[in-house]
Amino acid sequence: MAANYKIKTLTEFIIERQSEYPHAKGALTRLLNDITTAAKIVNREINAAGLVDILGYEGKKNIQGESQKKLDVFANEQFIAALKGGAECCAIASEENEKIISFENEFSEMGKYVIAIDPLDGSSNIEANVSIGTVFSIYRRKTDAGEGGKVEDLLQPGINQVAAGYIIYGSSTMLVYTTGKGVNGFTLDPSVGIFCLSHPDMMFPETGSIYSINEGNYIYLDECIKQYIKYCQKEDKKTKRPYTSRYIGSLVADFHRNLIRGGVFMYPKTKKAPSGKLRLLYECNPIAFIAEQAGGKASDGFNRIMEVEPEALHQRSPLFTGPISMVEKIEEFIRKYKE
Ligand code: AHM
Ligand code: MG
Repeated sequence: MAANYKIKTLTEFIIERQSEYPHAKGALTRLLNDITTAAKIVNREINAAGLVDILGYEGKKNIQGESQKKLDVFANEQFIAALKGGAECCAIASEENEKIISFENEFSEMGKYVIAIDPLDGSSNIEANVSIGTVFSIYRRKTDAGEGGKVEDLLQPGINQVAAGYIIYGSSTMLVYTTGKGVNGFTLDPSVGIFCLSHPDMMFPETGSIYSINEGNYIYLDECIKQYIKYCQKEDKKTKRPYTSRYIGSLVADFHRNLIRGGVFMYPKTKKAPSGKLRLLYECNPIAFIAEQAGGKASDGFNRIMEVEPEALHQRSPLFTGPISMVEKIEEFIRKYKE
């Protein structure tokens, strides 16, 4: 007997939603399509990572001085190739490249969009078969079409994002994205290679009982964060405390779990990382856009992440994101214990 349900594919969903953007001419649709094509190829390699000799260090360091794994390099190449061939995007900023990659060919130079991307975030988790992700932001270019994209096209505050999303390569592979009209999640059916709508209208629970932070950094944390951690661990039936501590060390996976279950993610500044660890352009901003669209909040402790004016491509920022009430509680602690 035929299955009594109708799946909605990502393509069907995008076409259905296109009427919400009367001026859109399908460019954004094609961009998302290029991104998901690359994601499927990356997914295939990740799934085979334990089988083939692809693990191990590539021998290079990225511009932050961190060792790159082969899969980082592979993912970076795949996303660049997919976007370069698509003619909608005129430049990319990637975690793996010091400078922007400007597409200087007659088609891409007419592209209206630029993309900031971390092609494979949390890649140190690959060896242990732990979830990793891709995170991206899409902006409209500032410079005129007709030339490759420029750095100023990418140095835009998060509020200018046209779309943002992440792909989580986990127990299943999912794409979660927003174009500013809510957040929707699609699970990859690996048998046919199609993303299917599985999590429509994703919203943070109003509050949660999970806190996610690398507590190994405790001695390097500011007093306000130490005090907030103590607050999380204190018993209080009304606020469901003590909270549960959950930390994967993979931003996409930590955020995704907290979005579904209700929890707050923190990567504050520490004595070792005085500006925080995560990058504003291609980690904090896309996550912030999704968080806000899912009814949550993303802050650097004082300011809305999406309003921070970027000055450099690889700029770092503290990040606190989750349900509004939980993020506001952290901000309260930061103000109270201001050092
Ligand atoms: P990466 O871009 O080098 O992979 O690092 C980013 C990752 C995030 O996914 C995660 O939230 C964070 O680093 C974990 O850092 P730490 O190991 O310091 O807790
Ligand atoms: Mg990263």
